Amino acid sequence: MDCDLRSPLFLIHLFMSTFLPALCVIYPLNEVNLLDSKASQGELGWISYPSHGWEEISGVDEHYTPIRTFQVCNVMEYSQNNWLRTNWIPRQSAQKIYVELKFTLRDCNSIPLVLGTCKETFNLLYLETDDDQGSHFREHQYLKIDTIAADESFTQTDLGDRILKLNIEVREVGPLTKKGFYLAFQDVGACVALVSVRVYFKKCPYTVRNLASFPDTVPMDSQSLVEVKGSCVNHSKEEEPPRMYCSTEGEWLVPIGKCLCNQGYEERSSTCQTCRAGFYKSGFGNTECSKCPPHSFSHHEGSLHCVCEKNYFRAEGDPASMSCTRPPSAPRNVISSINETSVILEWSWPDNTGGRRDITFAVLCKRCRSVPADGSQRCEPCRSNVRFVPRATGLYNTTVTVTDLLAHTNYTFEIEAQNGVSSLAPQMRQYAAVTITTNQAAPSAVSGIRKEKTTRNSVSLAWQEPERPNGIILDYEIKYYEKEEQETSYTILRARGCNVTLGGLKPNTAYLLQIRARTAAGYGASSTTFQFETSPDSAFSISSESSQVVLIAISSAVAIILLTVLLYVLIGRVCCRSKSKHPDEKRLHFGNGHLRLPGIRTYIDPHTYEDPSQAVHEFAKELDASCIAIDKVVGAGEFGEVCSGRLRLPSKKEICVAIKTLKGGYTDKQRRDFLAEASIMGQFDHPNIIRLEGVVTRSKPVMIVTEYMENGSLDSFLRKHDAQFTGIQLVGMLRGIASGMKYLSDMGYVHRDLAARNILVNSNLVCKVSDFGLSRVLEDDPEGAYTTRGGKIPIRWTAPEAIAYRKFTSASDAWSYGIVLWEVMSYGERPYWEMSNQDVIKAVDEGYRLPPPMDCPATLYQLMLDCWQKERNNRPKFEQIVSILDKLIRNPGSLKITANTTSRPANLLLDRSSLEVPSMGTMGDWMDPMRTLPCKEAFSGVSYSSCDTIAKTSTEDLKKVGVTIVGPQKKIVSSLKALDSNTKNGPVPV
Ligand code: ACK
Repeated sequence: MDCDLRSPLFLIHLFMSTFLPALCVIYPLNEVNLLDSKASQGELGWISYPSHGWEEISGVDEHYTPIRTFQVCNVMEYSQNNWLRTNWIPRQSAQKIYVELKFTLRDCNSIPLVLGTCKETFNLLYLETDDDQGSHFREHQYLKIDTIAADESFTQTDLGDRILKLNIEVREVGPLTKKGFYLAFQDVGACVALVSVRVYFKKCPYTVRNLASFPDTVPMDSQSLVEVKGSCVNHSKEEEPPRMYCSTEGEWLVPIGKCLCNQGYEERSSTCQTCRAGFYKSGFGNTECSKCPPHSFSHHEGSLHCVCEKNYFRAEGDPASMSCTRPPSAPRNVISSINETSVILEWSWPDNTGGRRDITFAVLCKRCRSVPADGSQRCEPCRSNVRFVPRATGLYNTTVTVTDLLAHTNYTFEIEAQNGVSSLAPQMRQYAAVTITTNQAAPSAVSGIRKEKTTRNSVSLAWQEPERPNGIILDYEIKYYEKEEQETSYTILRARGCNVTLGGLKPNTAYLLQIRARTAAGYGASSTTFQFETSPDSAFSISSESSQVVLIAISSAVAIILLTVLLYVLIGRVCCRSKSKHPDEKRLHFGNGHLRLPGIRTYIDPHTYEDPSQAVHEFAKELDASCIAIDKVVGAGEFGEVCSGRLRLPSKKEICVAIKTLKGGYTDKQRRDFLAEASIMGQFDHPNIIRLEGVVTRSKPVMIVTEYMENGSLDSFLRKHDAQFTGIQLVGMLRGIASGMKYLSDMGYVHRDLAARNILVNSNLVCKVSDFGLSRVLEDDPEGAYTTRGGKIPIRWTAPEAIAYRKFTSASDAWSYGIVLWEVMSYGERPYWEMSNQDVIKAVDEGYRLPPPMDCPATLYQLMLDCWQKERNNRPKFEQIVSILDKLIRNPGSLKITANTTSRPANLLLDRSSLEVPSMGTMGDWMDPMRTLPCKEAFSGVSYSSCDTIAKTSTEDLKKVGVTIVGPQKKIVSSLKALDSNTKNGPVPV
């Protein structure tokens, strides 16, 4: 066993069988080897002193790669001092080195017959030098690092085999300062085999953190950390300076700051790589490249943004992530409401917004004239003083009011929806155009009143024509009164020209005066109040003191004159209504309690004229029959045919007109009643009131000529175009009617027969109130029915108090307006369907009201109910109705909330006390409140999902199940159809 013990093969054998698996170690990245004995396959060339001490022995590892080991085991001899010294090891940049020793050591007890002093340790030493000293070796120069003892040594198994265990010991040495060093192993009598020696130092290895690269860094020997600045990787840029700390253990600590990939690059595996085609990255940052947004593309790698497809654009300020967009389509459904020389334009949003939300509207005003030579239109921009409220461009709402237009002039408005890219694609811009003709406008105020001559009882005045006459001035109205009387009694005079002499004045008296001009459009605004004084009596007194007689004579004369004036005034008062006036000056005197507020015109009942033909000529222009060409008969009125035709007045453009004729063989009363309508109509001037052009009374047939309304009466027009209008169009029409009615009620005129059949519609969908007669309600209207009190009344349209005791007021007109509202929203349905007049009166009296028409916006139905308030003072005024409708037009979204049409209480009318009816699920439920019981039974249990059958339901089917009244039949069938189309377009509510 002794020879075995000393045999190098013995040790190698043990090494091979026991240690090799431990050698297959991959050194950590942060360790840099300065020496690795295993790496050398040839002789290491280390020096042994004495030469019989440490022995170098070759072996192979498990891959049969040769390795070199050293061993010594002179335990049989005394006083051992065997040195093994490595070659000179350059220090490189290391400050501190680590020495890793792998060795086996045999315990002395296991060695039989030990003669010397057996040891179980050996010493590790080092020597620093700046250069290689070759074989020169001096023991005492070496500094001891440590005494190395084995953790493991030979152990003995039960079987008596010896198993050798590998010891691994690591020692730190430093700080080192010289260029290199030697290591030495001193054996003092142990049995040891040095299997491998590795000398290394630690470093923080090159790394990339947060897109910054950090170089290999050797830590300091001391405890302090080394701060290292990173550099951004290619195609990236510093966001915050990147830094890290290198610890003494060669570990990177505390990364601070970072780099971000440039535009067109994204982070992949700690590098910045170009975006692929079809992707882009417009900003710095470590986000991924994004896919090109809709309507854009990128054909190249590394794109900062994507290019828009043809006809698509990106506005300045649009983010690269936004889809490319295009200009919007044209606005739709332009509606114009003309009010004298102003027009309200309203329109709907374009169908296509071009993919953007920044829609605004711009309105361009053009004045167009047709060129007679070639019939073409010549347009020029409108005058700069035309005003747009709120403005002409950059409109966020779909309405604008244009004012200060010229009267009787054709204008074309081009309305364009614009968005952020409209300016980039002028060729793609679209607009909607509407052409209008302005109406008459009243003249502006008279100014420049001046006194020409004053006497003690007269004054001569002159003034300037209004700056904007807006038509031919028919005459001037001069209203004056004594200053002291404070307008409680005043005199009115008319003058053709711009001057007048007022006579019969009191001497030495202050008077106040106002003048206003009148054209076919009515009165203009009054001038500012003008004050004048008559001359004092003294101016005319005779200076001679002795002329008493003359004075008395003059006094008597003055008294006589005053008396005459008084008489004249009195007679004038009595006769002013019946006597015809001087063509140039007509004097009207209004006493106490019969005043008209200045500026507000009041309707004058033609009946108050003793001679109705005087009223006609007061308010209507006499036309020469030769100016009228009748084209065709369009309808029949109570007094004769209604025709369409043309009116050409001298030096005026030919216009289309409607001509109402009075058929031959009429009585005087019939003629009076016929012409009374013109006397009434002639007093009105409003865009929503049918305009009177004039009358023919001096030849036969007697005619009333009005503007022509291309679409005829509203009820038949709506029936012809069932369900063809948008909510906003219907509200636009209703607004026009309400506006006309506001005008009439402001004038003090009660219509009494407001119904869709008495509204006319022109080609621009403008609705105008028509049919103004006195006995018309009684005679003319086919809807008129005799009441118990003898009058003939259109029951379905008339307020209960007007039916019951003929209380016709603007509030009863508001009731009728509610019915018109219902007619419009149900496209000309007959109110209360085929119910008898008696049933209607009874039902309404009991509190029942018409139900909401199909798809009727809740707000409009609420308005109807408000108009049908039993207490007439609670009904809305027309002014309020106009403002409600205006709000709806400004906020069309509110029209989307529809009133609940799925419920029908008894009598098909809604009980005002039970308007909140829960929505129902089955047709049976829907029918429940209906009087038509068999119908309910037929449908009960059928859920909405059975729509195929439902949609095919016809009025015939309904008759079979007991619904015999035409109105409900139509409603049910149309409801079922609507239900069917809804369910086809969406989930079926079950
Ligand atoms: O529905 P319509 O076509 O419109 O039938 C009636 C008929 O005459 C009897 O009143 C039509 N009508 C009345 N006045 C006018 C008008 N100013 N313009 C066009 N049609 C009119 C009405």
